[in-house]
Amino acid sequence: MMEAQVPVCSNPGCDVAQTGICKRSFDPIETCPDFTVAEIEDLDPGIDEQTDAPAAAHDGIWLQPNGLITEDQITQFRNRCRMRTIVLIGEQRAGKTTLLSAIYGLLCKGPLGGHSFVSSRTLRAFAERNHLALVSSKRDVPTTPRTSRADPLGFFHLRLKAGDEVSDVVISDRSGEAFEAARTNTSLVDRLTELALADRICFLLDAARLTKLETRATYRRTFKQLIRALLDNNAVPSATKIEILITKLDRISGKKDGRDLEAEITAYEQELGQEFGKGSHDFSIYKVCALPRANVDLGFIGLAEMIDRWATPDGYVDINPPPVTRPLRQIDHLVKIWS
Ligand SMILES: Nc1nc2c(ncn2[C@@H]2O[C@H](COP(=O)(O)OP(=O)(O)OP(=O)(O)O)[C@@H](O)[C@H]2O)c(=O)[nH]1
Ligand SMILES: [Mg+2]
Repeated sequence: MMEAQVPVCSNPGCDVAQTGICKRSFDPIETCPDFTVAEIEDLDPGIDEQTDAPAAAHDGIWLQPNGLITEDQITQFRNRCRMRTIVLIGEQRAGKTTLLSAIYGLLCKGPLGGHSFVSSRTLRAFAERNHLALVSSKRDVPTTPRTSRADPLGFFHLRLKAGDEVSDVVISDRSGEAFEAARTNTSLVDRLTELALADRICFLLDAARLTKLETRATYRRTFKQLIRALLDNNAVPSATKIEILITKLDRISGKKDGRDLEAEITAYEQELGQEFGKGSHDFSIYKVCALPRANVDLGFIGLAEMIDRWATPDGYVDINPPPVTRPLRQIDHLVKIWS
């Protein structure tokens, strides 16, 4: 139980703290000019005994647990300040959640690219995934648990700083099963509500699956099909940038078997560029490695540049009307009427 607040009086001759009676007979005692609770507020508050109490909601958003921002909270959250929204897309096990874990893990160690970590409203969600991605106590190798199809769409938040410039980024994550379902049944594309919010959509392309003999033919086709399904169903806003992130580079490096895997990937990049690069969307392809466990020497690739791209705001658009260079005065109309 918390004790009742003890009243304090700046008048040394007043015993209100002991008796509760104001020497100057003010009632209620808070109305006395000598009475103050400021000193109490300055005191060390000690341990909050109600730490297990339910978290307070701000603007309807449950912030204290620092879990994922849900689909019904995101619009309100984005309205708070200028924010960049990144949507991660990829089939099951493409590496979406691992990419998020890697960003968080690297930011914990220091600046990533030109950006350093300021805060996050989804700190616990990041920490949990990072822990699960890296924990090796009961596993042979670190791995990320699958995002279940039953798991709803969730958004991660990062506030980053580059010099004096602070920027907010939200990144979506959902189960790859939902994207696979939308690819084969385009009536489900409407359910991918995050696409309408996206400043940038990132398709994760698994380099290992793309070059594996058993999977490559199907994967090359289905990867393009997913992009086509979203574009043809007008699910991608026209100003949204599209980027392809070629992931798991550690799994193809140094593995030749008489084949040049890197050249195979480059050839596929060209195919993608020809098919999607000439559309109305800004389209680019990058290489990343978020968990270089198959080739530790390779290290993390492309994440610093990726964060710089994601967090750097596009130039501000000047919405002021252009100045009028030669305004027509009322007197000029008179000249027209007289002539
Ligand atoms: N070697 C290697 N493995 C990776 C890399 N990125 C992800 N993985 C592994 O790929 C597997 C799938 O990664 P996830 O991040 O769970 O994939 P996801 O896209 O979130 O998958 P869903 O949640 O099922 O949609 C995990 O075992 C990861 O450890 C990488 O860069 N290199
Ligand atoms: Mg996942």
